[in-house]
Amino acid sequence: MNFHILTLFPDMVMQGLSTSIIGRAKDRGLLSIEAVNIRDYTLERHKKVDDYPYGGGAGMLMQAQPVYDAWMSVVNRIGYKPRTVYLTPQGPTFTQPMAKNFALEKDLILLCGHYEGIDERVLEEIVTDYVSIGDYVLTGGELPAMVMVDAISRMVPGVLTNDESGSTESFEGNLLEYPQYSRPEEWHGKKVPEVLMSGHHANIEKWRREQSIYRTAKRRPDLLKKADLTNKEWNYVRQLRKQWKEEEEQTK
Ligand code: 6GU
Repeated sequence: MNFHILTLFPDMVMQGLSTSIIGRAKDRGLLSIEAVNIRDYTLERHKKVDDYPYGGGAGMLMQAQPVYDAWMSVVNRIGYKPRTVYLTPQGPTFTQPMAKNFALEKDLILLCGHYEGIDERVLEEIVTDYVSIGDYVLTGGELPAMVMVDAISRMVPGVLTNDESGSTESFEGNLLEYPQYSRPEEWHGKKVPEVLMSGHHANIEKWRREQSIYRTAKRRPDLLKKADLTNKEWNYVRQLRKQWKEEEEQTK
């Protein structure tokens, strides 16, 4: 998969995406990531890319021309108009299903805004998807673009090795991942749960599933609504909620 990131800070995104699993996937030819410097495309004498908003108001806007020409340089090179994401707090919040869906693309353009935003007219012409990474305001789209590249890349076949594979991790089936333990067997007086030392795989799977449900009910009850649980598991959730409610009453 090929990522094309349109940005005023190419070094920032390239540095952030050069290490660990993403760096390794690039070296193996599974991914390519390029940063296109929007400033290289300005026709303005002083390399300016921003100007005041018509109608007044705070801050500066990125102008349409350099953004459009940077985008067209990618389109002309690859020979078609790929999905183009504008990173903005005004989009729907990025989710794991969205990451999986974007991972099906051959090319993806990510447009990072700065200042108070980008001239609406160029957005209308080039943007296919608006995406936010959460309800808070950042200074630019670079960190969100890096978040997206990371989450999408790990869904590209071959990027994760077998033991990093994503089927039992958090958000799979809308459940959080179960707790995990490694050596030593005892640390700060805390022992690894007995069942994990038993070698009894069916019991281990059962324990992990129960832990996933417990955690999700406790930490992310909003997720649980979308989880597909058996009737027996829903009963377990109801029992937990009843128990937590009673405990809460007692501390009042
Ligand atoms: Cl995608 N951009 C900016 N500037 N701020 C954000 C965001 C994106 N998502 C959450 N906050």
